[in-house]
Amino acid sequence: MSNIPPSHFSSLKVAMLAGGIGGAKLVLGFDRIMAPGHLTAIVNTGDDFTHFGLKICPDIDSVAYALAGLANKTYGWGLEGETWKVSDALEVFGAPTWFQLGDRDLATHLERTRLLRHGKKLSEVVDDFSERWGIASRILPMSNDEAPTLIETKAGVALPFQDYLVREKAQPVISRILLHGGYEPEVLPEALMAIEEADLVVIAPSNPWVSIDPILALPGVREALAEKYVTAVSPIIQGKAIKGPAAKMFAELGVQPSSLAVMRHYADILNMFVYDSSEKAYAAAEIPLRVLPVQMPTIMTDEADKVGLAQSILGQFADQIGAL
Ligand code: FO1
Repeated sequence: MSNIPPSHFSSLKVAMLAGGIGGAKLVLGFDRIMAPGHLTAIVNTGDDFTHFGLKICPDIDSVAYALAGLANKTYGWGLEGETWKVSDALEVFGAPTWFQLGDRDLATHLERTRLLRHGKKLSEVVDDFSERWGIASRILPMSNDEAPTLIETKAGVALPFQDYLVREKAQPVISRILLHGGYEPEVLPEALMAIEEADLVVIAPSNPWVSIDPILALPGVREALAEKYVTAVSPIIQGKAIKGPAAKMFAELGVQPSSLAVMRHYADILNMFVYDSSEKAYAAAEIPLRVLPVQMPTIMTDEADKVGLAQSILGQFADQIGAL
């Protein structure tokens, strides 16, 4: 662990690729130690869908609510101190309530939908909300275009992502993941610029298949990353995901779930790979060339853990560039 003074970190620029709930935790850790505007979170929008006519962006909202200090601490999605009066009233209608929309969370979806209908781009809406919520770091959708992740099941059905994850509780057996739902979305130009300007790119401990791959599959992203120092944090510890179906997906796609499998999944773009201290250290023969595996505590329970992990990653990076 380097003894780089915190002030050194504040001059660094970090770009993060993140999705879901695990991703939002590490984004928060970096947000708390980076100088304002020096952290850019490029967030997956493959989970987005339209429900009751409202544009819902779960991964964007998980990151924004976390950085704004508004996030529901139990679920990792939605808002703290939420009420459910609208959802209860929908229940009376027999309306679909499998996707729980809290009363205050609804305001986010209503206002986002209103602004989009007035011609604002998604990235402009996210900027507007970040401003209002006093968020110092930048949150960018990976694209302003439709890029819905579809889950093809062994039963031959292509499920929209939230139908798979929430309505079907991630039970169906996956046969294929269709990134971008057959559309050809363009990466947000500001996201490519953030990668180019970054000293370090961090792939957050999100689900590789459905939170990170949608970003990596956008034209130009892999090329931009090839020029950068990239590190990833494993979302799999001792063969299990902390939260969500990542390990189940690996198994159903024929890959033994492990942090090593995650490192191999990203190997061609990685310089460093962070995996949990509780695991057995990798044998040299297992490690893809040019990837530096680093062990550290990666379980993030409270804000101190999130900040600690971010600091450890920056410390390791500073050691590496110092050594370079
Ligand atoms: N996840 C659930 O498991 N059940 C829900 O009812 C639910 C509602 C919900 C509402 C707004 C929102 O932004 C996220 C919500 N999520 C819910 C989480 C969401 O499905 C996942 O966090 C992401 O798609 C996974 O990355």
